[in-house]
Amino acid sequence: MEENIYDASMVNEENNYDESQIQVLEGLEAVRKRPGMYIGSTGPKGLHHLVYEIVDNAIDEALAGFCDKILVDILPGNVIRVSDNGRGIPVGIQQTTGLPAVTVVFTILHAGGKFGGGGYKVSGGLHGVGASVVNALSEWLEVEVISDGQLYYQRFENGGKDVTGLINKGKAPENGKKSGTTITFKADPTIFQETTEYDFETLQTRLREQAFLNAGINIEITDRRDSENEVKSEFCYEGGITSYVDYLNKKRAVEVIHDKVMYFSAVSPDGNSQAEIAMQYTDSFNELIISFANNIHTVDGGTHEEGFRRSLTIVMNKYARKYNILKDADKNLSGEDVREGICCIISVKVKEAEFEGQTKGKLGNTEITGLVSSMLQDSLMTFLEENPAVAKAIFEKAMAASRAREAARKARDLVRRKSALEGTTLPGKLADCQSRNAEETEIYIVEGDSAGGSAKGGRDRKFQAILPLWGKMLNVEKARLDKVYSNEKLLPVVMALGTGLGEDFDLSKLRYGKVIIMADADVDGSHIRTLLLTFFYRYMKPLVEEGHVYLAQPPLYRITKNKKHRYAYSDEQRDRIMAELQSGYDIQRYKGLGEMDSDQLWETTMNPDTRLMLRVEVEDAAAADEIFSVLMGDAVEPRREFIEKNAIYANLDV
Ligand code: TSJ
Repeated sequence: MEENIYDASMVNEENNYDESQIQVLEGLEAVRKRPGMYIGSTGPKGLHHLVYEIVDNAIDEALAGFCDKILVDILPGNVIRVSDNGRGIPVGIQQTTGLPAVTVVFTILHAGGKFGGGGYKVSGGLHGVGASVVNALSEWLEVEVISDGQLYYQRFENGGKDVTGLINKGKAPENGKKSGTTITFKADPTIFQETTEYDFETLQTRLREQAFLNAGINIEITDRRDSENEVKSEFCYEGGITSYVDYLNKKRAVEVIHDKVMYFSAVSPDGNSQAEIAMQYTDSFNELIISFANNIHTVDGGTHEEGFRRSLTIVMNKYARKYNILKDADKNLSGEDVREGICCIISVKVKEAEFEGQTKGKLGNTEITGLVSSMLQDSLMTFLEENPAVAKAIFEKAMAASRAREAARKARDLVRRKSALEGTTLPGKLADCQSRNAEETEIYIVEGDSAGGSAKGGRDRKFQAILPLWGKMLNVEKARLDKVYSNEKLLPVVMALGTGLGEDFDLSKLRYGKVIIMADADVDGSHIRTLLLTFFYRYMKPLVEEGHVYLAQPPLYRITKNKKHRYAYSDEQRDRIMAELQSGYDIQRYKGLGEMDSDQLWETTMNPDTRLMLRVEVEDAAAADEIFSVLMGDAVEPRREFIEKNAIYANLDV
């Protein structure tokens, strides 16, 4: 039996359906006109947001306590299917619209969560925009709801236009689930023009993260695009964010300095917000703090991170004074000292979260600073007093960090006296450019003498500066700040850029808008690229984050025919050129930059009109931290595994 429980003609008589339908279309049409406003971009990121948006709705159902299983399938043709075993989106007619609630969810902007009992809705996609936005940006979308033993169905096409109305398809299959929601959709390729292909790893990482943030929910993802080779991952963590810290530290190839992950949680007195923190110290010299508000990654931190940092420093110093780890004459431990090596997840859930900043990546709710801060002051102190062995390990680490910082300060002051870090003295090897306008200037950082010579000869001295590198490079991943300040290879880089480093870093002092690493396309070149990028990421992070760092891409081959040269930057390009030229050509493989003369280097690698360059971007802190600590760390096994898994990243050394 198929019964259309609702169609246009039926409602038209009673409820002026035409009018509301026009409003509906105008709403969804607005989404199609300006998709970026709703999902950030129409590139791969926006495409994947469609999936998160749908999954977030199922997670809300799980948080409300009515669902514990979410399935995500990537079907052939890059169709996405998300299903849960919750109550099913309500199918009853809504008074205000005269439409079934489920239809409203998919056709009216911001309709999500506006109906039904007052659930504690906390999750949300990039902008928490709701399922109607996904519908608006889909070629087609189908909803199936099972509730009260009945199966309901509705299909939309061409950006959210209703084609079936909500249909009651009769009795739900006896052997299937008792209730639940299934959404199947295909992203509209006219909107997502760059690509409609999903990346399994990307979806998997985000779903794993959501499983960590919402303890006990079972999330399964299956890639069914290739029927011969289906890939499935299942995530369920009873330990929640504690398991997350555990996972990160195993994956990052660092050694933990105490066994158990610390976990603290609190609810605000008015019951409107809750906070939880899981943390563990490792032997790394870096800190990894990842924060979330309502399951959304707050890339730029905010009040929850502030509260954490503030009280961590207070508690650690209080403990160190009370137990005489710090003597009366000693200075307090700094925030950086007490965070060295920490891996920490902060997750807060707030009734009305305010996200600030250009990309809305910063939590603004001021009451959260106090909630996190007082939670940590009470419970961390108690924890340290109850676990003296753990406290001992942590304070040994913090005190060592403090001593190293003191040594670094001395090294820095020494250098400062020579005013090197202020950029008033420039390194002797630097061939500076004429322009002082950082908007147009570039500095090429070049390994080795002969390449440096070619670069100096080939550059446009008006805006291009060349800094050849000398001496032994330092792996900053395995060294503290004091070593960095006294490294003969890095110091000229710092001097030339003029920004200072670490705590003193000041991007506004940057002397060149583009910082270009130019190294050979071989193993040694790759090594120096990685070391320099690690240095920039750890000691000049804004330089990387603001997109000032580039990798020069010298050609791999020169193909000559009739005295005309062509250059290939990849094996594929070489093959294409060879096929095009057919015969009578000569091919030269460049082993190093030094093999090119000045003119060739200019033409192929440095001329802004013809060169190929890669801009280094940081997608997210956890991924970047993992890349650097695994690539540059001590553990060999994870490194190999990592390089195999991330062939593309490893090639770029990013
Ligand atoms: F919205 C959506 F399409 F994106 C979507 C919603 C997608 C998926 C995969 C699941 C869901 C969803 C919604 N699962 N479960 C629910 N639950 C409700 O919408 C619901 C059910 C009952 C009541 C009630 O008060 O009785 C309230 C709500 C919000």
